[in-house]
Amino acid sequence: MRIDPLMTDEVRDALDRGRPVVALETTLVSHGFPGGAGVQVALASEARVRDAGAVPATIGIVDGTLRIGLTESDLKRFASAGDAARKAGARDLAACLVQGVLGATTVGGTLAVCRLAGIRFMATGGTGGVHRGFAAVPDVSADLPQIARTQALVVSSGVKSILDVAATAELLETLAVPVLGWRTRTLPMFYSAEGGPPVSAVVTAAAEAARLTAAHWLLNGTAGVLLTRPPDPSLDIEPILAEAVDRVRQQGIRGQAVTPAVLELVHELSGGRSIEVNRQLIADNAGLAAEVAVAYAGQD
Ligand code: PSU
Ligand code: MN
Repeated sequence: MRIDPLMTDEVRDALDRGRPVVALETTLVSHGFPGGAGVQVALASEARVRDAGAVPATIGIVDGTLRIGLTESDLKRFASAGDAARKAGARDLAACLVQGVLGATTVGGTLAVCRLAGIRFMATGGTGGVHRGFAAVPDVSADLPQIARTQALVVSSGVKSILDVAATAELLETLAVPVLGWRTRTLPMFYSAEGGPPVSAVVTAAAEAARLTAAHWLLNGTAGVLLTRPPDPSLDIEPILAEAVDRVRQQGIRGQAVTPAVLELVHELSGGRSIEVNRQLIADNAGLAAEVAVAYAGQD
């Protein structure tokens, strides 16, 4: 048996020539925004990657084929499928391929494909982490071990604050993942810029982030780096987050369905304000990932 990812010529050419490539995920396109709005988010992120001089490689499984680089009509398919697309973490990739489904890759699933393809940079909104109430239900995002074991830099607005951010920061330290703060001393909290635990190092320029990442890979060639960028605008909605997490738990929702259900409820309870912030931070993170990828490609 062979796994032959279908890569666009543009991505293949960039990888062959050592040009900067930024991977983007598809779970946020299908599950992260209501009413098919994920397609605009995806296209805006790709545009920001291109504007910074890198090539976007949005990743997903379409009808059982692993695709690296998607067309606008593919992206529309993911966006309009919503929950009908299968949320594909690293453990789900094989089932999506063999069973021929539409598979929307999470951060973890996207990183597994980055390993296969040799892509070193990716961007998302907020990575997964340790869920609130983990002592009762040990729900820890599969993003974390994938970040720890993939030689890639992931740019996010920190860890989703629907999670237990302090516990997630502890686990990232255990996993030896450098948590870089983009012009910030504290870990951004996804919707809100302030209030998180300290980062492991502050970086103020793309070239500095690229050098630090290169040095980390020389020291530890199989490990990931997290670069966290505070959202702007920032939205402080902790009471809404607590209520959304509680309601989803009471509805008995478990496993992979938790994060999309909480995000959807947050969007509803905030009257759509969280959607705007989420949309903006995803595009900004994509742009920053591209800047660092460009700086990395230009290093000697
Ligand atoms: N960032 C967003 N919206 C999202 C996600 C990230 O702004 O929906 C997705 C990513 O795909 C991430 C997933 O991998 O949420 C985490 O899900 P879980 O907690 O089930 O691991
Ligand atoms: Mn989970």
